[in-house]
Amino acid sequence: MKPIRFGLVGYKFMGKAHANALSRLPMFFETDVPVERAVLCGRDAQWLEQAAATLGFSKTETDWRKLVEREDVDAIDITAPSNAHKEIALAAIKAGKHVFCEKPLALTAADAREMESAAMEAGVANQVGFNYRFAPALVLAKRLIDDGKIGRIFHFRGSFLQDWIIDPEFPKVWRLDKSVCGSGALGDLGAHVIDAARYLVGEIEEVSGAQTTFVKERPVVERMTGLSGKASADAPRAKVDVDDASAFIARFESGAMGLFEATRFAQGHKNDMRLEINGEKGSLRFEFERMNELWYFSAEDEPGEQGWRMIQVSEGIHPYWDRWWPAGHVIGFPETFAHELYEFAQRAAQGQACSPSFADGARVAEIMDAVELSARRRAWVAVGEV
Ligand code: SOE
Repeated sequence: MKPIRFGLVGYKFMGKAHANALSRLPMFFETDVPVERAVLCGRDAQWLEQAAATLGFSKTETDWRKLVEREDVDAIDITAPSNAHKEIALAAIKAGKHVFCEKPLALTAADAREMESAAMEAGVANQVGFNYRFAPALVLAKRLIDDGKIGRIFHFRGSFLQDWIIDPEFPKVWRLDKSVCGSGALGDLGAHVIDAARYLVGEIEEVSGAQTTFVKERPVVERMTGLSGKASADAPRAKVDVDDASAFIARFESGAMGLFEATRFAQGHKNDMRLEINGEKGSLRFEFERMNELWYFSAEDEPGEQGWRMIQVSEGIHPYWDRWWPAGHVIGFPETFAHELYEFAQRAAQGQACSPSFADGARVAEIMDAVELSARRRAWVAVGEV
């Protein structure tokens, strides 16, 4: 079968995660559609050459406009900061390429909807990078819910906690600049929780939110970095215009209640995404840092035997488990990217719809816009009102 040749935009944290995943696919998923790391794209020629050598790309391009037009590329994979997503994706779609785009899909719901419509009209494969869906325990949670094991769902409780910007001297990196990232903790972390909520429980109808920025000014770094960076003592300061923390309650269309929290100010929490779902017949609990384990309580167990049980989700449950290691040899964060890019490549090759698609990215963006508006108004907002 003809390979899917990837043009990857970006080579820092997410670029590396994607390049790593693409390099694993021929090694572990050898019987399916082959993927190729064809061209790496970034603005700075010198850094780009170094990155290409490290990440296993033989060809480079410093201009994404040229990348999307190249004949030796079938799919554009966008891991650049969020403000670049829309323009690159629209150009790639116009050039007839399949597009994979990191989350959040765009800076606003309106932009995300434009990307969704363009991809639908062009009929190209489109997928958004909600990689947490591909963690073993979440795949099992989805199956248990679909099989009716926990019955009617009453509550979804989800939080994503980190602690890397508590120091007020931590610089204003691009993830803290609204014009580049769209929103702060909400878009960076909350987007994953919202995606998980939609995936497991269904559509959200309305939200009531609150947001805050604890550190209102930060030093500016000369070179915009992702998750790190040091500013000199005399560096100028700039206003932080995104949320440091966001929280909201939600009503699902099904009638379930949702409680969401996203913050980068939770000391001691590094990449702590947690979910709990309570249904009529049982409950499920998940922590990302233990992503191979799902906690399950069934009210249908014999009364004397009821209790929370931890299911080690390895062999026999995750659709791709047998591609990796023998029983119980757990997988981690990097493999979630391999799973999502594997599905994207297969579906692009077979002309099938991808999931999560740009449409999912746009629905998540609508929910985030509604949360922001609700926080400003201090009132409930219907999703889709903005
Ligand atoms: C940084 O906060 C970050 O890497 C996010 O950008 C990712 O989407 C999430 O996986 C972990 O945290």
